[in-house]
Amino acid sequence: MKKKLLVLICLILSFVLCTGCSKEPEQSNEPSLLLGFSQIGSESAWRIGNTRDIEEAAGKQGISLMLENANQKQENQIAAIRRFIAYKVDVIAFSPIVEDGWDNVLKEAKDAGIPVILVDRDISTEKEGLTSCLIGADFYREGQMAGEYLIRKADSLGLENVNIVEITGTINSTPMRQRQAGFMDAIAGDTRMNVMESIDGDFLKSRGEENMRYLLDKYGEDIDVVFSHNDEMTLGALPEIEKAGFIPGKDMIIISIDGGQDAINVLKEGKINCVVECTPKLGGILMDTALKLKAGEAVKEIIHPDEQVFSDEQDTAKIEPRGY
Ligand code: GZL
Repeated sequence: MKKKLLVLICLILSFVLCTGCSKEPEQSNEPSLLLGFSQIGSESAWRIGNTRDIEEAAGKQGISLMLENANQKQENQIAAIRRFIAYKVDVIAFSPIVEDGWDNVLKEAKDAGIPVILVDRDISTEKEGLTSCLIGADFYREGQMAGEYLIRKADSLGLENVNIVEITGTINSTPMRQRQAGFMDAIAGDTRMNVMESIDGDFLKSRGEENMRYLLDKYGEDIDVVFSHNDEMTLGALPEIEKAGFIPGKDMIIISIDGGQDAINVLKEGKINCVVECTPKLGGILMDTALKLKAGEAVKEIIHPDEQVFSDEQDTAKIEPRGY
């Protein structure tokens, strides 16, 4: 009898203890954050690589990403930001196609209490506190590095006069404004340098081709240097230079920015002399920053990635695969 009573007491005790046990918390499948991202478009290998990197980074961090492609239209970006506000996302991020025209929609995001991260490009505003931070390249430095390379190249070739044509990115975009400023400031003190014309290529390959054809018709063999604000436009321009009977990289110094694989391959062939890196791999920094903002932590106002210059001054065979 006693034995049965003992077994019964043990059973009751083990039941009581178990029900009091704290179960392992269910692994939450809830995303750590809901991020709305408005992307400019798919105008270049850089942009496509940037989108891919952001999507991969969100996946790695368990972040739910609403990514909308604006197809190069500011009005589509503004509409997307309004949808993110209505959806009550935790954080909004976007790459503004141009610097102006964002105050109203960003005021709406601020009133809704949703922090906004600028990715890649900046905005121009008089209002304080519309955005939490900017994650993107130091475009002014990129332009400066392009100009500094040209001075070294002109010295090495013993050039006395250097006639330059510039094919710019999207007018009023941050990379266009700052790459141009950095380049012009870098060559300003060098009396050999003469910028014959700057023309808008909108970061598009087709416009690089059209613009180069126009510049060759107008200036022909007087062109010593082509400074192009991105690889797409450069790759559009090169066949036009060859069709006109010139050897790019030899008859004309070709300077480009972005550092995508296609341009690096052409650099290795000697048809481009210098490619300034502008990394599109901003996804990891973006996710880390968005998580900090959601947690109410302070973040740096500007986050610049490290960037380098690839050129015919180095052993280009050693350049690692670029991934975009
Ligand atoms: C630069 C980015 C520019 C690239 C272009 O960060 O904004 O836009 O240089 C892209 O290739 O179209």
